[in-house]
Amino acid sequence: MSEASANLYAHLRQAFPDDLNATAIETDSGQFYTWRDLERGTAMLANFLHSLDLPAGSRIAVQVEKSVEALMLYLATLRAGFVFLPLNTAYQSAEIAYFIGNAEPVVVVCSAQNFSWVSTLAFKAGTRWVFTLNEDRTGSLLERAAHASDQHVVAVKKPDDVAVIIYTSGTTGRSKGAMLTHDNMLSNALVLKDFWGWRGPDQGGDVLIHALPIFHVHGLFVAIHGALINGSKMIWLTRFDPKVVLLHLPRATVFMGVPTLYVRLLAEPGLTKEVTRHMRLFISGSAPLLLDTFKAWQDRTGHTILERYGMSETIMLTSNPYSGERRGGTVGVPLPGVSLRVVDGQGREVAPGEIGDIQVKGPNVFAGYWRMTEKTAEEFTVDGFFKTGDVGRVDTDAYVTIVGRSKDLIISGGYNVYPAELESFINDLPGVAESAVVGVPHADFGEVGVAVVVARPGVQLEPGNILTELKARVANYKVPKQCHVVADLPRNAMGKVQKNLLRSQFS
Ligand code: MLC
Ligand code: AMP
Repeated sequence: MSEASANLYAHLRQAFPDDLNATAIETDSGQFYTWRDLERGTAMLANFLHSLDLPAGSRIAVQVEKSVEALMLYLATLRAGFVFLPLNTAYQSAEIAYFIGNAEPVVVVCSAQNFSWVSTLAFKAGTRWVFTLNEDRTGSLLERAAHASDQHVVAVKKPDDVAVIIYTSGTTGRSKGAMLTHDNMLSNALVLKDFWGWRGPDQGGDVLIHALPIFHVHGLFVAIHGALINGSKMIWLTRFDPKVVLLHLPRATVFMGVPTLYVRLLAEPGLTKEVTRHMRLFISGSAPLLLDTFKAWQDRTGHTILERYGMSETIMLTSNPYSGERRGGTVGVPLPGVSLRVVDGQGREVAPGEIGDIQVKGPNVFAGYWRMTEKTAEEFTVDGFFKTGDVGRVDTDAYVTIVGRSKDLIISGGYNVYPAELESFINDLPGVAESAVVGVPHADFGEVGVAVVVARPGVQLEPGNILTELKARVANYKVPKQCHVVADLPRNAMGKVQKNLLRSQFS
């Protein structure tokens, strides 16, 4: 690829339909955005960012509610050549302080409601500018950008230039910023365009229902890049509501969701073959899709969900085929260009069907963790494969099944929850001797956390108070759904807490 053409935005822009007055995005509150609106809006925001005279490689950290303007800010950051850093809206001050301290963004954008505490900690960390952007299209960012020109030449980027930093926790320790390049994202978007048979405007067009948050890989990259690089319209839902999705299904062709979204849709009597008749494709990912959900969806709608597998560090890795067999309980086959192998404890590739650690390589694999050279090196093998931390097998016909994780991670409703992070918060609470957080099955979220806590001698701990303390400190989805106070934690001969025993005890 030529250097001048590596900016992801330039490729997305090229795919816009010829008729820029056509609708690109229709929102659940009745707003319509044309392709020209996207082009002009992102140009103005990009020009505004340039006017701030930011150093090359500046990070723009963004914690705002989902809106089309927030999407435009993402696209504008790409086209201006800076680095976008999305942050979950549930993160609280200690979490945000860490991300801002670690990434040192020059610009932070937050909601007006959070401006006071976010700006205080951002300015303390050296951030130069803090702007606001609200769900209802108000805020200082848009006020300032309103004066910028709507003509903008897309910044020249090299394929390996970092476009986005996504924070993820990996196996241990504090969150790490996974650096994704323009080419990581472009190559993945182009592969998925073919693999999922997206139909461009000249082939009848696709319409995507976008119902996911836009601060993680699934909603921000897989869904948005997928629609934009195909010139496809999006029906933009600010938050997931199964009834609202049902309302829009008859006019849509593609839907993407984490398994919880499918579980909640199945609970709606209005989900029928008739309402999904117009749909071409239902895609699931970010967490294991239970076979029961897969089958129930087939029975109710006549559609077979296509399950795929990915992660923040790699975007999409495997997918069930669009035309071939979509095999329930598997995540399909490695995408074109992705090498995937399963290895044993010594790093030797195992025979087909045998279980081991999943390692991957490909143009989609990230450029490393932000300012963590050693940690990055640890996560790659000498021959350049990335250690996913997922455990699985590959069958003789290349279908991959994920059977577990070697990383201590709970996936709850598609969000990652790291027991080690919660345990360290709980252990710091007065009267706590030690704790363990484990994941147990849950009908709605797939898996949820349970905290098991040991009190210091002579201290009476109240489980409810522990959860209340956690609620005040961490994003709400991370708070365990239950807390149990026990006399001691089960340990093996090496002194390691036996989480498997806790899991079966509290399931
Ligand atoms: C919300 N809650 C959760 C939760 N989401 N608890 C556990 N796990 C979750 N995922 C809790 C809140 O803390 C709150 O509890 C209560 O549920 C209601 O909150 P809410 O905000 O009203 O919830 P709701 O809108 O119903 O959200 C549920 C959801 C959401 C499933 C729609 O979690 C969601 O959008 N998940 C998608 C996540 C996603 O996009 N992941 C992609 C990661 S990328 P309380 O007690 O405070 O009231 C990735 C790579 C890949 O993994 O392969 O794609
Ligand atoms: P994240 O770091 O948020 O990107 O989460 C990535 C993790 O989600 C992967 O390492 C897997 O453990 C999990 N994951 C993603 N897709 C699937 C899937 N289809 N089935 C099972 N686990 C998945």
